[in-house]
Amino acid sequence: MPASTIADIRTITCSPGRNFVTLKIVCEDGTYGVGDATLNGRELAVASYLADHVAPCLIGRDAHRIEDIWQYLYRGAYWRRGPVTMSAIAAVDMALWDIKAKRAGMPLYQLLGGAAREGCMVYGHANGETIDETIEAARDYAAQGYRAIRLQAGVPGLAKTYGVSSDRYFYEPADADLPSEAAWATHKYLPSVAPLFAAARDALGWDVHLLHDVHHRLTPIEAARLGKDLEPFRPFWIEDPVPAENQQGFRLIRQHTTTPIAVGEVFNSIWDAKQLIEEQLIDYIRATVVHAGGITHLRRITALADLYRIRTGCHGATDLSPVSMAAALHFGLSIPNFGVQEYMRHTEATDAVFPHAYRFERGMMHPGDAPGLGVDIDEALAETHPYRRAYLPVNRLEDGSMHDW
Ligand code: EZ4
Ligand code: CO
Repeated sequence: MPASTIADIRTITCSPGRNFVTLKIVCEDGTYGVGDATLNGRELAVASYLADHVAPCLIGRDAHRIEDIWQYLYRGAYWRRGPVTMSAIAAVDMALWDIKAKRAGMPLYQLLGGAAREGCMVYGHANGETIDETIEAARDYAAQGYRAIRLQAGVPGLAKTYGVSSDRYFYEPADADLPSEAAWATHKYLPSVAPLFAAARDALGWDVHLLHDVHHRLTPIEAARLGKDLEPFRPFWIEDPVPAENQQGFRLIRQHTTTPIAVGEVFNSIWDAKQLIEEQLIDYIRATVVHAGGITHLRRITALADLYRIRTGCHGATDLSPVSMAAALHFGLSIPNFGVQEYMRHTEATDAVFPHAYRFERGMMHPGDAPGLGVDIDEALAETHPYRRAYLPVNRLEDGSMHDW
């Protein structure tokens, strides 16, 4: 049996402060790789997909054949795409790249073409109930060396705003064991954003990138309004202004504003982004390694994007495990059209379960030079943090009807 033959596959579900599903693929000679399979609020579906339907098909295959295994799982399943399938394929893909790079004795970014930049610029999340609180948090990030900062403030008149937490640094969006409900009112939200950006420019100046996440809450014409309102403050981007199922909706936003648009944290394949990219309706693509089919598929998405001068801005919230963060950094370091990487810090408990080589310095992150992804899972420690059901909140309008996201 060749040394690189897949001998064992395990899924490890743990909750060191929040839930993570991790795939571990072990070769005949004991070399192993890890992959992130976490799908926030639907974790066990991916764990089952992997354990019940993928693992039996991979035992005995050569771990080196990454492209063939990707195609086998994608085309071979008959049922293509979707977040559960693509997160499962992503986990396998990450683990196989980890194995290949470990066997080569290189950090993964070297296999992907080597470093194309010094590091990956990251943005941190500054949030607060009020504009003043948000500005204070943003100053803190600037003092820590961040060159890019996302600003979210509570909306006057709304009890709770997604993206704003009481624990400023370790905000956790999946906040309850059944979905909590929050009220949304666009007419309260829309006028609240420009004053936040005005205050931020006053406080922080112009040599820092400022970002904002709309979390898919607006219609295209409302998003166009927001883009125009923010133009004087030159945001780096507004993110997920509208749900992106209907890609042509972005034409309307584009007709009205030069504020750059970022989209795609919920995308799982190149088909979700094809029209947006080809019509140059966005500026940053936020698809991630874990939810968009692994490094093998994200490469395709970003190569297409590069033709149209669209750069990456990969999702990097806390539900993307340190394994995903490592993969994103190796990837981001090596591609030509990297833009920025989201970075929400994990808790100490999470970092302890996933020891890693990546590091933060002067507003940038570097994947480190350990062979492979440079991230591991402490299985014994993981076992002490059992899975706990947790969901993202749902949104209703003030009349009680369901709202997007
Ligand atoms: O809603 O990670 O940009 N970051 C975000 C996150 C996402 C969660 C979903 O699981 O929008 O807060
Ligand atoms: Co977002």
